[in-house]
Amino acid sequence: MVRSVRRPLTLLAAVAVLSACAVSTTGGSTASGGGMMGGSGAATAQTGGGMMGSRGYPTSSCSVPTTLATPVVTVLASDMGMMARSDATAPLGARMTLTASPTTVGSGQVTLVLQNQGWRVHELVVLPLAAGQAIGSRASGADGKVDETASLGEASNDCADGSGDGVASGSAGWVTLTLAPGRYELVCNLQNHYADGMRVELDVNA
Ligand SMILES: [Cu+2]
Repeated sequence: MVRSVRRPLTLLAAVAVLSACAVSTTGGSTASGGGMMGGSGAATAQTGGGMMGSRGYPTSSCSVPTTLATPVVTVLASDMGMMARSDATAPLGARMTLTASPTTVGSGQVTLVLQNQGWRVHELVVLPLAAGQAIGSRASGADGKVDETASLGEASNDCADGSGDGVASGSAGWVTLTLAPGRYELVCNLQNHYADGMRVELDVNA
Protein backbone atom coordinates (compact mmCIF):
# COMPACT_ATOMS: atom_id res chain seq x y z
CA MET A 1 0.00 0.00 0.00
CA VAL A 2 2.64 2.39 0.96
CA ARG A 3 4.47 1.78 -2.27
CA SER A 4 1.44 2.11 -4.43
CA VAL A 5 0.72 5.43 -2.83
CA ARG A 6 4.27 6.65 -2.97
CA ARG A 7 4.85 5.79 -6.56
CA PRO A 8 2.20 8.00 -8.06
CA LEU A 9 3.30 10.71 -5.67
CA THR A 10 6.85 10.35 -6.90
CA LEU A 11 5.64 10.51 -10.45
CA LEU A 12 3.61 13.56 -9.65
CA ALA A 13 6.63 15.11 -8.01
CA ALA A 14 8.72 14.31 -11.06
CA VAL A 15 6.14 15.86 -13.33
CA ALA A 16 5.99 18.86 -11.06
CA VAL A 17 9.78 19.20 -11.15
CA LEU A 18 9.81 18.85 -14.92
CA SER A 19 7.11 21.44 -15.23
CA ALA A 20 9.00 23.72 -12.93
CA CYS A 21 12.13 23.17 -14.98
CA ALA A 22 10.30 23.91 -18.17
CA VAL A 23 8.90 27.07 -16.69
CA SER A 24 12.18 28.19 -15.20
CA THR A 25 14.05 27.36 -18.39
CA THR A 26 11.66 29.51 -20.33
CA GLY A 27 11.98 32.24 -17.78
CA GLY A 28 15.73 31.85 -17.69
CA SER A 29 16.18 32.12 -21.41
CA THR A 30 14.02 35.17 -21.47
CA ALA A 31 16.12 36.71 -18.73
CA SER A 32 19.49 35.67 -20.13
CA GLY A 33 18.29 36.60 -23.58
CA GLY A 34 18.53 40.03 -22.21
CA GLY A 35 15.80 40.59 -19.68
CA MET A 36 15.26 44.14 -20.63
CA MET A 37 17.37 43.83 -23.71
CA GLY A 38 16.83 40.61 -25.63
CA GLY A 39 14.15 39.30 -27.89
CA SER A 40 11.00 41.31 -27.81
CA GLY A 41 12.62 43.60 -25.26
CA ALA A 42 15.16 44.62 -27.86
CA ALA A 43 12.41 45.43 -30.30
CA THR A 44 10.78 47.59 -27.67
CA ALA A 45 14.07 49.22 -26.82
CA GLN A 46 14.86 49.88 -30.44
CA THR A 47 11.43 51.27 -31.06
CA GLY A 48 12.14 53.50 -28.15
CA GLY A 49 15.29 54.68 -29.81
CA GLY A 50 17.69 52.52 -27.81
CA MET A 51 20.84 50.94 -29.12
CA MET A 52 20.35 47.52 -27.63
CA GLY A 53 20.79 44.40 -29.73
CA SER A 54 19.10 41.05 -29.51
CA ARG A 55 21.92 39.67 -27.38
CA GLY A 56 21.87 42.34 -24.75
CA TYR A 57 24.64 44.65 -25.84
CA PRO A 58 24.73 47.71 -28.02
CA THR A 59 24.41 47.10 -31.72
CA SER A 60 27.25 48.37 -33.83
CA SER A 61 26.72 51.71 -35.44
CA CYS A 62 29.99 51.41 -37.31
CA SER A 63 30.88 49.52 -40.46
CA VAL A 64 34.36 48.11 -40.21
CA PRO A 65 36.11 48.24 -43.60
CA THR A 66 36.40 44.87 -45.32
CA THR A 67 39.69 45.85 -46.90
CA LEU A 68 41.78 45.71 -43.73
CA ALA A 69 45.00 43.71 -43.84
CA THR A 70 44.71 40.12 -42.65
CA PRO A 71 44.82 38.28 -40.40
CA VAL A 72 42.22 40.15 -38.41
CA VAL A 73 42.03 39.63 -34.67
CA THR A 74 38.63 40.57 -33.35
CA VAL A 75 38.73 41.98 -29.85
CA LEU A 76 35.46 42.32 -28.00
CA ALA A 77 35.08 44.83 -25.19
CA SER A 78 32.27 44.14 -22.75
CA ASP A 79 31.08 45.64 -19.52
CA MET A 80 28.10 45.38 -17.28
CA GLY A 81 25.67 48.15 -17.87
CA MET A 82 22.19 48.99 -18.91
CA MET A 83 22.57 51.98 -21.13
CA ALA A 84 25.16 53.62 -23.30
CA ARG A 85 27.44 56.12 -21.66
CA SER A 86 29.41 58.69 -23.51
CA ASP A 87 32.26 58.55 -21.02
CA ALA A 88 34.74 55.94 -19.86
CA THR A 89 34.22 56.45 -16.13
CA ALA A 90 34.29 53.19 -14.24
CA PRO A 91 34.71 52.41 -10.57
CA LEU A 92 37.23 49.85 -9.41
CA GLY A 93 35.46 46.53 -9.22
CA ALA A 94 33.26 47.05 -12.24
CA ARG A 95 33.09 43.91 -14.34
CA MET A 96 34.67 44.49 -17.72
CA THR A 97 36.37 42.14 -20.13
CA LEU A 98 38.36 41.97 -23.32
CA THR A 99 38.38 38.83 -25.42
CA ALA A 100 40.36 38.16 -28.57
CA SER A 101 39.80 35.79 -31.45
CA PRO A 102 42.07 34.30 -32.57
CA THR A 103 44.53 34.59 -29.69
CA THR A 104 47.48 33.39 -31.77
CA VAL A 105 48.68 34.72 -35.11
CA GLY A 106 51.82 34.52 -37.21
CA SER A 107 54.35 37.31 -37.10
CA GLY A 108 54.07 40.19 -39.49
CA GLN A 109 51.10 42.29 -40.32
CA VAL A 110 48.00 41.87 -38.21
CA THR A 111 44.87 43.96 -37.91
CA LEU A 112 43.21 44.34 -34.54
CA VAL A 113 39.56 45.29 -34.61
CA LEU A 114 38.04 46.42 -31.34
CA GLN A 115 34.30 45.90 -31.22
CA ASN A 116 32.86 47.78 -28.29
CA GLN A 117 29.95 45.70 -27.09
CA GLY A 118 30.00 47.44 -23.75
CA TRP A 119 28.15 50.46 -22.57
CA ARG A 120 31.16 52.56 -21.82
CA VAL A 121 33.85 54.02 -24.02
CA HIS A 122 36.75 51.58 -24.48
CA GLU A 123 40.04 51.35 -26.30
CA LEU A 124 42.65 48.78 -27.28
CA VAL A 125 46.34 49.25 -26.57
CA VAL A 126 48.98 46.69 -27.52
CA LEU A 127 51.67 46.21 -24.89
CA PRO A 128 54.56 43.73 -24.96
CA LEU A 129 54.73 41.00 -22.34
CA ALA A 130 58.13 40.15 -20.93
CA ALA A 131 59.13 36.48 -20.69
CA GLY A 132 57.23 34.94 -17.83
CA GLN A 133 55.11 38.03 -17.27
CA ALA A 134 51.47 37.16 -16.69
CA ILE A 135 48.68 39.24 -18.11
CA GLY A 136 46.93 41.34 -15.51
CA SER A 137 50.15 41.81 -13.56
CA ARG A 138 50.70 45.46 -14.37
CA ALA A 139 50.26 47.93 -11.57
CA SER A 140 47.81 50.75 -12.10
CA GLY A 141 48.95 54.23 -11.20
CA ALA A 142 47.07 56.84 -9.23
CA ASP A 143 45.20 57.68 -12.43
CA GLY A 144 43.89 54.12 -12.67
CA LYS A 145 46.00 53.42 -15.74
CA VAL A 146 48.98 51.20 -16.46
CA ASP A 147 52.21 52.40 -18.02
CA GLU A 148 51.76 52.32 -21.76
CA THR A 149 55.00 53.92 -22.85
CA ALA A 150 55.98 50.61 -24.50
CA SER A 151 52.76 50.61 -26.56
CA LEU A 152 53.10 49.20 -30.05
CA GLY A 153 49.93 50.83 -31.23
CA GLU A 154 46.31 51.26 -30.37
CA ALA A 155 42.80 51.14 -31.71
CA SER A 156 41.13 53.98 -29.90
CA ASN A 157 39.68 56.00 -32.73
CA ASP A 158 35.89 55.83 -32.93
CA CYS A 159 34.90 54.03 -36.11
CA ALA A 160 38.30 54.77 -37.56
CA ASP A 161 41.88 53.63 -37.70
CA GLY A 162 44.54 54.16 -35.07
CA SER A 163 44.71 56.40 -32.08
CA GLY A 164 41.91 58.62 -30.85
CA ASP A 165 39.75 59.50 -27.88
CA GLY A 166 38.19 56.08 -27.43
CA VAL A 167 35.66 53.87 -29.16
CA ALA A 168 32.05 54.64 -28.33
CA SER A 169 29.56 52.10 -27.07
CA GLY A 170 28.37 49.97 -29.96
CA SER A 171 31.07 51.21 -32.28
CA ALA A 172 34.45 49.87 -33.40
CA GLY A 173 38.02 50.93 -33.98
CA TRP A 174 40.94 49.22 -35.64
CA VAL A 175 44.65 49.32 -36.23
CA THR A 176 47.05 47.39 -38.45
CA LEU A 177 50.43 46.65 -36.92
CA THR A 178 53.51 44.63 -37.72
CA LEU A 179 54.24 42.48 -34.70
CA ALA A 180 57.40 40.51 -34.03
CA PRO A 181 57.12 37.03 -32.53
CA GLY A 182 56.35 37.22 -28.85
CA ARG A 183 53.61 37.61 -26.30
CA TYR A 184 51.49 40.70 -26.13
CA GLU A 185 48.89 42.01 -23.74
CA LEU A 186 45.94 43.74 -25.29
CA VAL A 187 44.57 46.17 -22.77
CA CYS A 188 42.00 48.88 -22.35
CA ASN A 189 43.82 51.60 -20.51
CA LEU A 190 41.01 53.92 -19.62
CA GLN A 191 40.67 54.69 -15.93
CA ASN A 192 40.39 51.47 -13.89
CA HIS A 193 39.50 49.39 -16.94
CA TYR A 194 42.69 47.33 -16.85
CA ALA A 195 42.33 46.59 -13.15
CA ASP A 196 38.68 45.77 -13.75
CA GLY A 197 39.63 43.00 -16.15
CA MET A 198 40.15 44.49 -19.57
CA ARG A 199 43.22 42.61 -20.75
CA VAL A 200 43.81 39.57 -22.93
CA GLU A 201 46.90 37.88 -24.29
CA LEU A 202 47.80 37.76 -27.96
CA ASP A 203 50.60 35.42 -28.97
CA VAL A 204 52.56 35.99 -32.15
CA ASN A 205 54.39 32.97 -33.53
CA ALA A 206 57.49 33.15 -35.68
CU1 LIG B 1 37.69 49.85 -21.29
